[in-house]
Amino acid sequence: MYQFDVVTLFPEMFEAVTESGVTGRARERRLFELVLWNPRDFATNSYRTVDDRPYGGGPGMVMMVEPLEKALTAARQRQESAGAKRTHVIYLSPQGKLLKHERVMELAALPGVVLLAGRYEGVDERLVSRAVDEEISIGDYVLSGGELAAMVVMDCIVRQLPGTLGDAESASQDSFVSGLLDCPHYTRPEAYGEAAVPPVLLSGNHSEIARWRLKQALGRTWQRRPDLLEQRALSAEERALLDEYKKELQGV
Ligand code: 9WO
Repeated sequence: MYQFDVVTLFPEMFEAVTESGVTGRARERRLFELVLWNPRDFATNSYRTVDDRPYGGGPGMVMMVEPLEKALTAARQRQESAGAKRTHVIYLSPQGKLLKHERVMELAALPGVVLLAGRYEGVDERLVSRAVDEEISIGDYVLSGGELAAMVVMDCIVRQLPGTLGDAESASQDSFVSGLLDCPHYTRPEAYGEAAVPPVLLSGNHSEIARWRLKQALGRTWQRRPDLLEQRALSAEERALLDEYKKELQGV
């Protein structure tokens, strides 16, 4: 069972992953465990203070080291008691390395992770140096806190856990597994205004359908994320399909 420990000032936010959808069902089936740690419970003064003004002045507040370090220690100890030989603490921040599918697969292969979700203007840098193993960003933007990013990382990992997705939804078909964007999808009604379902999808010819889907995935990737094609060698068949897509686009 994969072990998540999350340090957060807003534990209630994580009901989004524990109570609904694919991740909610995975937790019900005990494919992962999630324990939430609130730094306020580790604050040393009666006001349960977890933040203070930044040295050097400037806007916002900074999260203090001590409550965070105590919460992270408790989380690490729980991971170890759950069987982890090594614990791995990830701080979600705009300064982190951009999360890619490859890293998701590596994290999913661990026994678990400890996620630190910051708030305010960030955490005291001494906490990062002392207690964080890795900083991860989910994109080049600033959120109100690290919680949503932590849930993105959790969702990506849980999808990769054996048993989360049935064969039909297999994560192995996730678009970034193939290194390509996903193909278009259609469902009933067959006719909807002017927009019709591509006839090949109604043909029942599974090899032609697979060929069409791969061509669409290649074409979309070429149009929208050519950088992904630079990272992925195309087979002769894929190159031919992409050429066919380009010709169809030009009306040739
Ligand atoms: C808050 C703030 C307030 C006044 C002036 C400047 C400020 N910067 C920030 C800020 O960057 N806050 C962050 C909030 C501190 C770390 C936790 N927070 C966060 C994480 N926002 N966005 C992320 C995040 C995490 C992963 N991937 C993308 C964004």
